[in-house]
Amino acid sequence: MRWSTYFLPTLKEVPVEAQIPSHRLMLRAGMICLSSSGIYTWLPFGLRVLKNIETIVREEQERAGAQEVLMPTIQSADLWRESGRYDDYGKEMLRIRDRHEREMLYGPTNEELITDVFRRFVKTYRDLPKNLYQIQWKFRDEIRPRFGIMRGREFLMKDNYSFDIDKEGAYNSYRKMFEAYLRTFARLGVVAIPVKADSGAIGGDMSQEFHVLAETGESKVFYDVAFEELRHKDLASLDIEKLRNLYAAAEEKHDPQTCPVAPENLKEARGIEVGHIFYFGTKYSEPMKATVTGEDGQLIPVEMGSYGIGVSRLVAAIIEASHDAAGIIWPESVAPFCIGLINLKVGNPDTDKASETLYDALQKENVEVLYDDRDLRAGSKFADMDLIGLPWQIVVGGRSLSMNKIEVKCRKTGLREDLSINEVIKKFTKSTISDGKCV
Ligand code: 5CA
Repeated sequence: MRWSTYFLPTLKEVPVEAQIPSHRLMLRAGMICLSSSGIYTWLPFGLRVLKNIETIVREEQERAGAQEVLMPTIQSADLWRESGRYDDYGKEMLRIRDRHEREMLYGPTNEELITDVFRRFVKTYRDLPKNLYQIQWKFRDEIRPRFGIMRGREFLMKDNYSFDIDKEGAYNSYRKMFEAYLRTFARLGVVAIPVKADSGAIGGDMSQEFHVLAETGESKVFYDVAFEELRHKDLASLDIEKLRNLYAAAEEKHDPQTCPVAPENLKEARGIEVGHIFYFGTKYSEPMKATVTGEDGQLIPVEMGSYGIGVSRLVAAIIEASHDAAGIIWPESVAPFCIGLINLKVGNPDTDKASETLYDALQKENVEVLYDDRDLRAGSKFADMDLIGLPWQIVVGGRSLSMNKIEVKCRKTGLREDLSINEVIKKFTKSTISDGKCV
């Protein structure tokens, strides 16, 4: 992508309305644009990150055996009356009337709708277990939308729903999702700590939230200090077994009587809730009559769980966990582009030629490159490139070009090296890149 033609409106000024780094940086990096309170337009640069997160979430759902569906955003109030939640949900639910005065709503979550889909088709235990997921927009009329898309009113969620014949099966589905979540967050480049949670409006007696630690997080969490090791470790080699043992030691509300963590290992911090999983048994299947015939021919309500990931919130959570004074530092797995190629002297035949050669060669290798071919001062280009946080910067036209060298800078470490054009191409070609992404 050539920056001169790209819709990437970066801002120099710090927006006054934004109180936390991710909100400031998302506005400054031209990722989102406020439409109305808690409702945003995703601009091309931001949308690329959202899509990258979606892809990883989708791959891990499929790996865990969940199947994708797409439910409508607008739902009928009647379904919610069946479960008894229509009145319970209160003002957070956006209620709408259609032209026939039928009561509708913009879905804040989808337990009722998926239970309705399920009961229409699944009639016997032989068709279980099932696990269906979607990645779809939700609306919650939050009393205090804030921090940009972190707590929005309209937001993108991955939600899935498991159906099992008995409690044991349901626990198994829950465990599978727990692991899928650990894998998902690790691939996204963040450590999300599982903590016991309150199940709130979704209901049920077992639920866990996943929190990314950040000073700006809205929740207070207690965790075993052993999690901190994981923050600095190679996330790709996360030890799932170790994490599974650790999660039992994490609690949201600290009760020294029941806390399994030794006091000297207990830490308190702020966290951003990026996921939440629930087991709620027959809370919806019973009133909505989602029953199947069991082995003995009796009708039994199915055992259910639901599992959410805040896909749009994750964009902000990742930035909270990964930025510096100059801007965003994207983990490579979600970066909107792998490389930012800066031509320092647009119009100079030597730098133009070297830049174009690199741009073409890298494109050919399917590496995602944002080529800054704008005719601007070097200082602005460096500042913009640091702000938008691509993992690698290639700088053409600095002092090194006279020696036929090009500078390559790693955004995260700040380390620089001078390489020839061929060495640059080699560095970023297939052996180190998969699917256009740095690995
Ligand atoms: N039905 C269940 C799971 S499918 C559910 O709705 N769970 S939830 O209420 O916990 O939401 C799931 C995730 O959505 C949360 O963990 C959070 O990451 C995200 N989320 C919730 N509210 C907002 C909001 N107002 N803005 C951005 N993300 C949100």
